[in-house]
Amino acid sequence: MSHPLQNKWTFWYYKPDKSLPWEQNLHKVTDFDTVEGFWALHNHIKPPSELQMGLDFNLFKEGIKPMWEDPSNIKGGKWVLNLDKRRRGPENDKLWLELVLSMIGELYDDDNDDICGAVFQVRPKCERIAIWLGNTGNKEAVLRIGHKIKEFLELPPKMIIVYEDHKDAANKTGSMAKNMFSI
Ligand code: M7G
Repeated sequence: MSHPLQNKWTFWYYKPDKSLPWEQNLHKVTDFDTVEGFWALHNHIKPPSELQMGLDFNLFKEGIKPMWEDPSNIKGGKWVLNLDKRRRGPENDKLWLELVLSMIGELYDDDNDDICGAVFQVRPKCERIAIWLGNTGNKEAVLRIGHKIKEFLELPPKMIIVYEDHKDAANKTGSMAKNMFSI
């Protein structure tokens, strides 16, 4: 017997090809809507820390594209965890797995509907995990979700996570977007 999830999820990856517009580098891989479907996918793909430089993994609710412009993301933002590159590998993979399980397991009580998806990015200076929320205006929910992420991932208090509005990320001029909250 298979165990249904509350939502159906779509797994995407982003592979940079500079000759193409950003959106065309997003590739949809598969959907799942059961616990077994999730584990089959998880066991089939590389752990995210083994991804090539510049690649992203994206896991989003069905129907939401992993981009700022999607109607579900347009008023949203993301909680970002910048991970220590020296600890690249199993520890970061475990954080990603815990985050994904909390998301598909709908552990955010009344705030589950504010969650759109999650992204793992491999960049030259860091690995980065982000959970994308749909409504930056709902500040209480944004903060509640942030605190729950720290709890579920058992992040030490000194490990700060930051919230960035997608509008600020889209308009950023330097390499840093404005952080609205950090906890
Ligand atoms: P990134 O890959 O999120 O982070 O954004 P990075 O700077 O650490 O590599 C890199 C660039 O990709 C952005 O400056 C945008 O040009 C483009 N980009 C990223 N995202 C998430 C989007 C998006 O949702 N929509 C569009 N149009 N471009 C994006």
